[in-house]
Amino acid sequence: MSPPIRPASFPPPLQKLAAKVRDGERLDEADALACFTTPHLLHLGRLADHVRRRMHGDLAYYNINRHINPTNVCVYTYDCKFCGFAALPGEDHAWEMSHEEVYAHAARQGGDRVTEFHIVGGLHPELPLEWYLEMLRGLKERFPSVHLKAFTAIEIGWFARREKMSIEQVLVALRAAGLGSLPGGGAEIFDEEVRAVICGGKLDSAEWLEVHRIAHGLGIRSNCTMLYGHVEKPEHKVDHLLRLRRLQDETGGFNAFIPLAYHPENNYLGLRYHTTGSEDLRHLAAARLVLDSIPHVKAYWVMITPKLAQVALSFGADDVDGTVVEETIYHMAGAETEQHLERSELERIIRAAGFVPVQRDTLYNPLAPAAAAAVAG
Ligand code: V47
Repeated sequence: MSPPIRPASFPPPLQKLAAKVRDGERLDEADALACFTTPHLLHLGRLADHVRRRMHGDLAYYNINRHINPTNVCVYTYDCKFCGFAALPGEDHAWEMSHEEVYAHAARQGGDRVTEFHIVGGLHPELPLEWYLEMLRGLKERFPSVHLKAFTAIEIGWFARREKMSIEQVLVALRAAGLGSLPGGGAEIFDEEVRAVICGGKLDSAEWLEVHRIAHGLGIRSNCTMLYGHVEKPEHKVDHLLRLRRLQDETGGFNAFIPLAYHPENNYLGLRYHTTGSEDLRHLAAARLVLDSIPHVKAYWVMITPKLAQVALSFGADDVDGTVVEETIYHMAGAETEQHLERSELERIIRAAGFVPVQRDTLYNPLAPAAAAAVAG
């Protein structure tokens, strides 16, 4: 339980916002802007923590997952200026796994029993949709109980273009091959002017939202993200969160929001700085407060470090992602965190932060019996 909110004890610019949080009222655009501009980070965090505890009590979720990146070859290598992962065909750091290599990667699970494969990659110019369908079928055959959370909206849009199919046809085919849900990547910042600077040329924001709308309509759930810490301004982030909230109001299909901190290494954007801890906490808190209809806010430990992910659990986040096993995208962009955390370590950091760890599946069903009882009771 969180102690009651007393708006009068908040700095005057946050009192109206505090009253809305106390009363469970939706925040408007001006409130959302205040979340990104107030200097009172601890007060903002206190409000986000109140909402987080109202929704999830003292439970904190994690899963046992494995990332698989079948290829980093990408037709948008020079369009997505912030990306340190992509490569052109034939470049030294380009890779393309065979199906057998994907299955071998999947089998190396780091000791814990994996419940999710998180599969994303570059937009390969040569690989047909059938190659991906075969990969999903092969994974399902070998690992029938593992949920396949695969392909960002950017990849789905690319498959549709390449194959001259509709988004719906692509999603239906992927689902028939074993796709369980979509990860949230590729959203970056929806504002078209910012997008033109950081990733002009790739799938536009309306199309990103449309892919998720269609997926939700088919009963395929998904996550959503926002890339921050580059050239964007507070109003762009407000616009981004409100566009996500509107879609969630329409479909209810998002499971979790993950704010993604920009990492500056090995890319063409020409920015030097990593985000600071205060910025990371602010984005998590703002998300929890504004995205009232999205159930979960994830503090992705790979990106912000396990230590800050612990603090984030008191700033609105209720999930730390999973064991991951082998992270590539952030490590190629300069992340210095581990590539893998064991389940015992995830549980230890959650407990040490004062929360009760709950192992979940991709769709947030609690898995371990003790955890299920905690959620039920
Ligand atoms: O789509 C790429 C971003 C995303 C950089 O859905 C970068 O559960 C920062 O989406 N600095 C991939 N960000 C990661 C992602 C994700 C991660 C964890 C969980 C989930 C989920 C999704 O990372 C990309 C892009 O938006 N990205 N390069 C960079 N230099």
